[in-house]
Amino acid sequence: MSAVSPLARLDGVLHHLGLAPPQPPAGVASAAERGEILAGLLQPQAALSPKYFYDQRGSELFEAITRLPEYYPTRTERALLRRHGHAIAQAVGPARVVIEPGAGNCDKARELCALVRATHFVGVDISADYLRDAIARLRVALPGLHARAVGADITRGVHLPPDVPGARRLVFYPGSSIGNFDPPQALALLRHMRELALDDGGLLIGFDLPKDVAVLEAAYDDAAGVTAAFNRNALAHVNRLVGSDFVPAQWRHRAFFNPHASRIEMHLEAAGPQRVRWPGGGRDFAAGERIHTENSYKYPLPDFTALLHDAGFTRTQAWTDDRGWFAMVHAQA
Ligand code: AVJ
Repeated sequence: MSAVSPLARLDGVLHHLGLAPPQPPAGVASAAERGEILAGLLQPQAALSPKYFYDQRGSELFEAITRLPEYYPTRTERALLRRHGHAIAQAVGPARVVIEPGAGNCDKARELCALVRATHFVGVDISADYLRDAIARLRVALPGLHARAVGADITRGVHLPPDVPGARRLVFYPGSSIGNFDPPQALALLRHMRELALDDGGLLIGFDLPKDVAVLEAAYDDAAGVTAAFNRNALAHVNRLVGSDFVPAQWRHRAFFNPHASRIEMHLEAAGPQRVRWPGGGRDFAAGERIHTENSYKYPLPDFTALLHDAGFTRTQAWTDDRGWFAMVHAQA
């Protein structure tokens, strides 16, 4: 007898056929998701996965973050892609299929697909409606490109549609999204990307480097309060997903660098005592108690290339900006 649940088995069969697993209706959590959210909220140190930032409003708020003066990663990475575009295209070679987990607004995909003359693009994102609009705009900008959207949670594995060509793939993972995972999870995700790339493909990945703490902390606690709104919005999203009654305005945004783990941590801190209820349960929070909502790891370049080699990539080539704030690495399968 196998211990695998019928649903997990269905997932496996669908994966084998190259089909995506069934998605619950938008805005309602599946049983697994609900269990994961509530278990996190009930831990002694309450926690919520950063993937719950990204409902429609959260995706829009994140886009606003990328334009903030304090938030350097997006514009530093874009400048790297432009400045070293020729060398990056050379390292990548003639990629045919660009696959972007967590594609979001597909802005970077447009530049990259043009740069490497891709014929196919597959964007994967947990915020499926937001992604579909972005893909529609991408098709207008690059009419020759076969572009498609896959709505999925990449931490549960990326299931590609069956007709995605299996040669010369480039997995594109920009924006320092890898920083959301702790190093063992990051390694597992990089191994999964190595599998997606097949034996003649590669990975082009952007990640954030350690730097002055004041620069880091300002980037995650901006003067206009956009990051604070982004952090609190996770509670509104969770309210819709599990039927809880969090009052987002009662939670303070906290963001600080943890030097021991080399990561920015974001938390929501109860402004006063909170009684939160959801169907079947709830939790009381004392004033000052926190929900840990995000980690954003900052890797020194040699540590990150070591991780890529552990994940099964062979050659790596890196580009960084003059200030040494951000890095882009191409890793060959
Ligand atoms: C999307 C994970 C790259 O860690 O910088 C931005 C998310 N959180 N501001 C990051 C984020 C707060 C972002 N990543």
